[in-house]
Amino acid sequence: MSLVTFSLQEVLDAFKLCLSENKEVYLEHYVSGWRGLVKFLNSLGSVFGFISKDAVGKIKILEGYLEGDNSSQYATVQLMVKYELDNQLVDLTKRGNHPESGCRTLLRLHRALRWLELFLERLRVSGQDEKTSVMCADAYDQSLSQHHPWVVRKAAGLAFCVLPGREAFFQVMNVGSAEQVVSVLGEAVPLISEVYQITETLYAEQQLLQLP
Ligand code: 1PZ
Repeated sequence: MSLVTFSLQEVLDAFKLCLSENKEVYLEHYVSGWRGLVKFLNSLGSVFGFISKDAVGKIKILEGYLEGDNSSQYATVQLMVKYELDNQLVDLTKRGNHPESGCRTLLRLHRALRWLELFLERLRVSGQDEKTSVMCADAYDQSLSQHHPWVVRKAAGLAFCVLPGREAFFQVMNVGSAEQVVSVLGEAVPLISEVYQITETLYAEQQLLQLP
């Protein structure tokens, strides 16, 4: 993945690689998709620093597991969940000895992935004169915001206001003309949606959707 310029294509490629044949989610590619998204966010300006800082913190925690002694247990989200639960490595009801479990860390990114899915879909079908800030805020209100306290919602709302307009936003995505952006989004949204749904089902089955 290039360090200098972002392209939406990279994120798409990472999420494409995410799913194994039997629909397991490879953590390495999931995290690399998030790395790409953060790069994109950073290219939008320092106002988003508090958001990318939090995301990077979580990405680093997961990368730590991927590079750690038990890395084979973290190859997929499915393996991670089983390993951490079997070994009591997850704080299930309140924060305790495992405030940085892979399960709770990934859950935060997973919830943000739903926002991303809604936002990108909205962008994809948007008309030329629609405001990215409104699309972004609507997607946030329908998803991630319910997991955030008032002060975070407020800060996020302020940050959305300075998002570039649709045309500039498409340029930062760096995939070509508006038509090409729409086409890449048409490919990206279903992929992101599938990765989200698989993780959501797994977490629901294991009753992990409210991890502290
Ligand atoms: C393109 C515009 C970008 C808008 C991004 C929309 C998401 C707004 C999220 C604001 C969250 C900011 C601060 C940190 C909040 C944390 O408290 C929570 C919960 O973690 P905990 O405190 O429990 O450890 N963190 C999150 O919810 C994860 C948020 C990750 C957001 C990543 C956005 C990536 C954007 C990609 C841009 C295309």
